[in-house]
Amino acid sequence: MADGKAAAAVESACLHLQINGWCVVEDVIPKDRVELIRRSVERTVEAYGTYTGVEGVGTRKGLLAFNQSFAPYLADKRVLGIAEVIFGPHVRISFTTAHINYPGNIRGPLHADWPFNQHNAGHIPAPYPDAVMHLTTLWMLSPFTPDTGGTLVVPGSHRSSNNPSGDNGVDPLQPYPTEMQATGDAGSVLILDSRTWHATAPNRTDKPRVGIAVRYAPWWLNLDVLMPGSDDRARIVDETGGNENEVVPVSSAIYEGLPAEVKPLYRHWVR
Ligand SMILES: O=C(O)CCC(=O)C(=O)O
Repeated sequence: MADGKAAAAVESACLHLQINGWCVVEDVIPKDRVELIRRSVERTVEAYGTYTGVEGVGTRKGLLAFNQSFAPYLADKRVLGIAEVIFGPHVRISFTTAHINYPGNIRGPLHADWPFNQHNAGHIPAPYPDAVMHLTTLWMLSPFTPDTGGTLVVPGSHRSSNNPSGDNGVDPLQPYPTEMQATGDAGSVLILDSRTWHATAPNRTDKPRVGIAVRYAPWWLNLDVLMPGSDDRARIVDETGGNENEVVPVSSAIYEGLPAEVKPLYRHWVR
């Protein structure tokens, strides 16, 4: 995509993120690549996956350590461009997680993501400040539609200082009156301010709905609580018996194989 067109797309997306807390960027993964990547991620989850707390949803955390098929797109001019407009230079990727909503999965609870999810051991206690500190991007490897289970989002909820994981008076298991469903073709990316309330939707089709969550963080956000073996993890998670995501480190061999523009996003996670 030409630089001028990408810059206009970034500007428009940032405006939507500021007002609504979410937006969709189309055609990030080319149409002729997305099916291969989807099948490859499905195979990875079959071989190395676990289930999330939501019945019928398969996952693989630290996906990049297992599958690099999507790596060429992680520094997309629009997706990384949005993160850089919001956070400035030296952005890092905090998580890559596969999510497969198998046919018939149930609806998940409304929540905001790490580090705003109050169930995580490493979280910013509510009431948290009104500032963007983390971006969640959901890469659509299958079409996201009302039937397949496009992510449910609550527009404007990013400006709230708490979310339904923090006993804010909103039942996480009930539909919220202003929620809507984010949709897009395979290859599109849903971008959320990580404070935006969202939930897994049921897949009412007979095919898996495959997505990857990639989260982008500013350099100053401490990610060590996610790192197996780190002192912060020992102190904040292991010694308290708390619940926290664990992101598998990336080996030097995998790191060396990443595209040059993606390496800076991962350098902090190589062990
Ligand atoms: O896969 C989805 O639609 C939602 C995933 C989600 O809630 C999350 O990654 O926090």
